[in-house]
Amino acid sequence: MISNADVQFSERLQAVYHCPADELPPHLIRYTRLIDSFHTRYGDTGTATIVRAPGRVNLIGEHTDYNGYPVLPMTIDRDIVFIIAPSEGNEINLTNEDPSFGERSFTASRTITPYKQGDWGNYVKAAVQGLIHEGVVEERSAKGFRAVVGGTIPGSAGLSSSSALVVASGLAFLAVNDKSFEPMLLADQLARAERYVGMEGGGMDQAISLLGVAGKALKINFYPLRQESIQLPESAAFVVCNSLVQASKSESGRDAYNLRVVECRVAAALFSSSLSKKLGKPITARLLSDLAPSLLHRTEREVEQDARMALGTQPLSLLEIALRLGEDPSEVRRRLCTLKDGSVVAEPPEGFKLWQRYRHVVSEAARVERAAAALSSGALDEFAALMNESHASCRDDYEVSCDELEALVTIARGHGAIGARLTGAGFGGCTVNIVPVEHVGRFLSGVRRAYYETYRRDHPEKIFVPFRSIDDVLFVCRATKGAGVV
Ligand code: NG1
Repeated sequence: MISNADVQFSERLQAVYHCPADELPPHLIRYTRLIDSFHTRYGDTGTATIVRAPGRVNLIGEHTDYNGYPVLPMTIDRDIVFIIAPSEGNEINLTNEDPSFGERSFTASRTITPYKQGDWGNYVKAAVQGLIHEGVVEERSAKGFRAVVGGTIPGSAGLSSSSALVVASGLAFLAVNDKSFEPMLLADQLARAERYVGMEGGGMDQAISLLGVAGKALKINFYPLRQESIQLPESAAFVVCNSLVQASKSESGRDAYNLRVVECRVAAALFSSSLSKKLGKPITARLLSDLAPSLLHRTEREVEQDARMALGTQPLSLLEIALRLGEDPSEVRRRLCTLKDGSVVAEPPEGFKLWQRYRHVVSEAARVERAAAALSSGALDEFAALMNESHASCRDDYEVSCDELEALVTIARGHGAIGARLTGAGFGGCTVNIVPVEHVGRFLSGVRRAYYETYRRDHPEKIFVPFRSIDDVLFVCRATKGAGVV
């Protein structure tokens, strides 16, 4: 017999996943399985709580967040779910539904030693340590929890599985400590907390996971964090294609990402120092967005010319940067090339590509504004054109694409996508494509054949991540509710 509680739970899940009733059974089966494994693993602990945090796909605005410029992501219906109950003391015990991840346990405290780099438990540690550090949960009275964790977001694919894990962990820790939360504030706190894993990331992923709205994309601005929701179109779908190349944050991907962060930081320092000299007054800039034309009271053209003069169009060595800043190279290394965890980003042999990186960030920021307006007014061809321009800029100026992403984008455009671009940090991971609804069927079958069968078969020298079902790597996005207690 179906109880009232069952009906209520189904209705709640339907609201969370923004799906018709006939698409609910797989979600119900998954939650039931997770709850069962919680009871099998931990016995009867009284009432268990469910928290979830969705992944996201960024429609446009890549590598703009840590420069203080906006992004335009939407949540996806792939998420991380925690079934939790408070533990006796401050111990945190984690069982992952996927046995290959293994069990983890640690104590909630202000300073938690990380597991080895790339370990999934580090994302939980990041949230717990971060919330204690921020003073949200007191170290002395902190309660731990037991959890079964289940995830459906492909890892290392630019769909923000790591931030969803941080957000879900944060929510779990707050729930067992009886703390309510304000999503905007928590998004900022967890963005800072996630730097524990060694990425100098911006705040996009935690913000969209927490603030996401069913059926909508969000334009998110930073410093201070604010959002504007935009209705998604009915006449077109956003489709994700996974290149099956791991955009791993724990290895070279993380270093390449951090180098871009440093290049932007150096560009802001050089440009502001040169402007200060030119204008005869101190101009301070922590972020590239501090040097936006509107803040400098100068035209876009003037600012572009000034930036070109300040940065030069050729890559610069550390010594050249130091000379231009009038500082000692060791001081530049300490001030601009050192990450929050104390590690220093090495000077690239070809030099720091400041002008190229600057040009991407500033042009991408302008594209986000135009794209938000285009999406709001239903001008989908314009939106699609901006996605294509964004991809070219990510590839040519920011250099975060790779052969497989290029192949996927070309294939997508040949099978009905009007706009196609890499999404997330890049270096592998996924593309996002805008496809008129009448072409979605043709798009899915065409890309499946051309990339997942033919391209993969024709490139035996490459390492592609294996997948269980095509729906895990090629799927239409549906924006779900943001993270919270279910
Ligand atoms: P993903 O796609 O999750 O690796 C990273 C950063 C974002 C943003 C994008 C690029 C983290 C947690 N995420 O996202 O903040 O900078 O790259 O737009 O660092």
